[in-house]
Amino acid sequence: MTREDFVPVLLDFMHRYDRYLIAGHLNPDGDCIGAATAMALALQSMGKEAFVYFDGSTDGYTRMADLYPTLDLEESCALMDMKPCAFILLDAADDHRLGKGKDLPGKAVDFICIDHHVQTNVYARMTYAEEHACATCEILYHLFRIAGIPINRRMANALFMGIAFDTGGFRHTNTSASTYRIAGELIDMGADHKKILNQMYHTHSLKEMKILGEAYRKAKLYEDGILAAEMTRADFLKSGADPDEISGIVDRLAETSEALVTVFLRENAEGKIIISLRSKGKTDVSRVARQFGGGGHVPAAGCTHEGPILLAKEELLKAIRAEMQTEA
Ligand SMILES: [Mn+2]
Repeated sequence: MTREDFVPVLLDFMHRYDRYLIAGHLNPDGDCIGAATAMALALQSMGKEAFVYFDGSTDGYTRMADLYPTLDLEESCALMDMKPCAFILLDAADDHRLGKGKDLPGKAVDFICIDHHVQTNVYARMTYAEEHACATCEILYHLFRIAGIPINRRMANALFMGIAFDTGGFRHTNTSASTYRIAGELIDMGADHKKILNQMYHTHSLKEMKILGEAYRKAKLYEDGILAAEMTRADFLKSGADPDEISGIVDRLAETSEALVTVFLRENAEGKIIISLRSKGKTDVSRVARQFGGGGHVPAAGCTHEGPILLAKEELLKAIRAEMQTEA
């Protein structure tokens, strides 16, 4: 379906109901949070009630943009049980990517999805995907423009944050001339690019710096160009940090010149292993992540593992090597 074909479908969906619950994937990132914020504000400007649910914290992103407040699972269920609610899933399309909220769409009167990931297990009534878009926020930018939905300063900040996040600060291979043009348009609409980029990539607490130091200390480079580092809950506690508040370590590890594929494993508060993958070459790490129930893109992907952490590492290394073999 083309963008132009989808716009009337989206507009009809946005006009049809009175209240909407918007969600993104588990452990939401800058794109997913930016997209949900922009969509909630767009609906609000149309006189609708809009709510946002995530399984995971948005705390790391609040200093970059004025985010839409979020509900927890209990509040979301109560909301949907009380009055009819339509559901919008952003930056994820597969049924397992909603985490604890996976049953929420079942309570909705209608359900659409907008995403830029490769689709494997779609479950919305209508899924609109642009797999070549750098971010879900880029898709929303185009849809809003075509639909004539005004983008105010707060929405521009949210969309800019998402695009900046998913392109690694306009550096990843998914960045094109058009990405910069959209970013320029968003700056014209009021996006504070200096604040967002500085907060996203150049502002870290000393605690974060020390954790990064610990991650570098633990990193091991293998002969085939895989860089792997794992941090247990104890490692985090030693640095005085909450493992669920940490993000971005994998990108810093991947800056290592020798690393072709980087894998970072961390044990969260529940003992689950959160795995982030980065690839600088041809290796498609999203194919690796999908074997473990995760997803992502060729250069960046993620998944979770039941643990223990060393078993997760062993299985990941094996899967990455197998994936590297397929390109050889
Ligand atoms: Mn995204």
